[in-house]
Amino acid sequence: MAASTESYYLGFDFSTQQLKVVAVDGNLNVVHQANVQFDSELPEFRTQGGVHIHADRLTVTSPVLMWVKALDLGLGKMKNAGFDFSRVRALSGSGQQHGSVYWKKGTNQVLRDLDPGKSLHELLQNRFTVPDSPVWMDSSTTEQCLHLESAMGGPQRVADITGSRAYERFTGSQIAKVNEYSPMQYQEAERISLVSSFAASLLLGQYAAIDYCDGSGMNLMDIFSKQWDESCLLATAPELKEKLGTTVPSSTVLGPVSAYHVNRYGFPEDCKVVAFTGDNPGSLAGMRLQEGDIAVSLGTSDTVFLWIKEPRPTVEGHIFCNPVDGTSYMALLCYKNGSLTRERIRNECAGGSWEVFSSVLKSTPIGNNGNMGIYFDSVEITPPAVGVHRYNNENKKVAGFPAQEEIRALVEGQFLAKSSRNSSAGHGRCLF
Ligand code: 5FX
Repeated sequence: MAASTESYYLGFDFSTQQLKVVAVDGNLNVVHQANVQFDSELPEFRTQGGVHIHADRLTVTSPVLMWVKALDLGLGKMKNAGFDFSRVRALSGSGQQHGSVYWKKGTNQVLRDLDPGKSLHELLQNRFTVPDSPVWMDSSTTEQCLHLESAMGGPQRVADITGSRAYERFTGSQIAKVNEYSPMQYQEAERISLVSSFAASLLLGQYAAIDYCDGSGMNLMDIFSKQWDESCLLATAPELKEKLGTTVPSSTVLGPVSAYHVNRYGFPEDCKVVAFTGDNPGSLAGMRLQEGDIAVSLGTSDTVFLWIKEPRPTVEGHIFCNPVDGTSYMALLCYKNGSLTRERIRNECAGGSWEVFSSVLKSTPIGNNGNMGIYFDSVEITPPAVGVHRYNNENKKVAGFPAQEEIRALVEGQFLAKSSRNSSAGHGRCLF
């Protein structure tokens, strides 16, 4: 077939630290890539690692307009590089899980009528009632979590319905906090999106539905019926159902790309927008996991996830709907101290070089001569603890290790934590 008729498919990932756009052909070969690093390429938003950590150290937000501007920049880079948008048949994507976006009344109509002569950033300047979106790194909502659990009859009851006990970073408690502390901003929100469905909305030109998998990370959806749970909604905030819209399977074609993108970038009018999902469900789909497989993802957060058939929610970890098979589920554990902690130790012990870090790791013995460490720079999720704790081969607490031992203690400590919490995962094929 002549190259000129080849179809392309676009994938977007709105992660914590960057936006990535990847174009593949029908055989999944990557034909083009662009990314936008939030801190360095959008310095006007003054983020560190894509977020603002507030004075209480618990509240963590990202400016919603930074994500909008990143999309302008990413698509602009592709256009300037000569990427042929007219070949894109369909697009979809993922976003960091749990973060929430609050659209001002009337914005659905604004999204339909966007002027292709202007950037999205200009057009959507004043369209969000909460300019700083709470993100998954936030752990400021313990009060709201306790309220939900007591209103519902305890943590296990919340897990039995929503797949997880109440967690601070989950969207339900974040919404409850917005309603409690900024009631006007809550009321003025016509729609509340997740980062994934917010990003899909920018491409669709109207509010996009939340998919079942990312909806599972909210403590608001019944993971078995895949509908909002009325009692969780009631315990969270008033009139919430209308603000959330309906939920859809992850493979739903939401509609064609908006006229804005057709005119501004040259997408075909019939280019399909497929529902976006969370980054972890997206990884499960992208890695083509099968039943029983376990994968470890090393990112801003580290996650361990597996494909399961029979979910048994407990008060530790999460069960999400499965993005590939509507009758299956995925189990997930999330570790907040992932890449940022590894980068800190790399900077302190390996002069900022991953090559040096890796060669030191290879040159030190497995078991680290009995020296172990726990490195929780910020409050961990599983378990909810904070601090750096090092123990030498006599099991005595020490203040520091030499650089070589520090690097191995960090890596071994992080993987031991994952392995010990996953012993119940069975005999899955590990895809590290
Ligand atoms: C999963 O529950 C998480 O909170 C994180 O892995 C975020 O999705 C990171 F983007």
